[in-house]
Amino acid sequence: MTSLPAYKADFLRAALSGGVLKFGSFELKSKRISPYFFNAGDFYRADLLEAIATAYAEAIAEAHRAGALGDFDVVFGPAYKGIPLATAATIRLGQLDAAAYGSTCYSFDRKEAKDHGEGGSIVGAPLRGKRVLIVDDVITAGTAKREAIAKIEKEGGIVAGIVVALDRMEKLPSPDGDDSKPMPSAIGELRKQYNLPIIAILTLDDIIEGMKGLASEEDIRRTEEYRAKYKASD
Ligand code: OMP
Repeated sequence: MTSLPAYKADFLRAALSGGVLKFGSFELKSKRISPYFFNAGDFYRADLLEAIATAYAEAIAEAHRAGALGDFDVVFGPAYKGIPLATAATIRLGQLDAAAYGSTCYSFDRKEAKDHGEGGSIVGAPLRGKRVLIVDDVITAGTAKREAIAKIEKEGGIVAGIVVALDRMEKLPSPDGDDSKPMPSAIGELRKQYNLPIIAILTLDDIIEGMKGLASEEDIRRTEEYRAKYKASD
């Protein structure tokens, strides 16, 4: 894990030891069968939640400092898995740099709009006229991120960027179903389509590099084979 920055290496170690990053055989939303799966819903223990919140906050602050990410007012977590992630990341950002992030807000969506009480489909900070940073778990084909962008724009928010824990670096499915053809990446297409900064704490390359010495030879081999088959051409 030596070549990864410390916060990425710590995060990967926590994901592996906490069983958040698993090896086996998993069917993805895209129907591809993957030898590894990252379930952000498994960061439910205090120490693991702190590890992921720290990793998001460090990745966001680093990109913000470097100018790779512009200013933002609200951290938005798409329901359901994004909700605790965005909330925890907001707390951690405020702790990391109170001057820069002490007044940063969080917000999330309801899956179904509420028609009584305060009503609406957003909980937390209102989005109208605000610069909104999406914090979510994983990018594979980018479908979930497109839905979040549409929701934020419908509420009058301006999407400032997307931060995910893992970019699986996968190519989009070929229209004719032939997965052996080179295809662009989901993350690249999202960047092009929306002209947005997209930041990932870890990529599949980071995982393969970091799992050496921590995972079995067999799991490493199968994950490398999967990368060779599905890695995007860009
Ligand atoms: P896209 O919407 O296609 O980018 O897929 C991302 C979603 O797939 C995530 O928000 C998860 O619901 C799920 N997923 C994981 O959580 N972890 C993985 O390792 C892979 C997937 C997946 O199904 O591709």
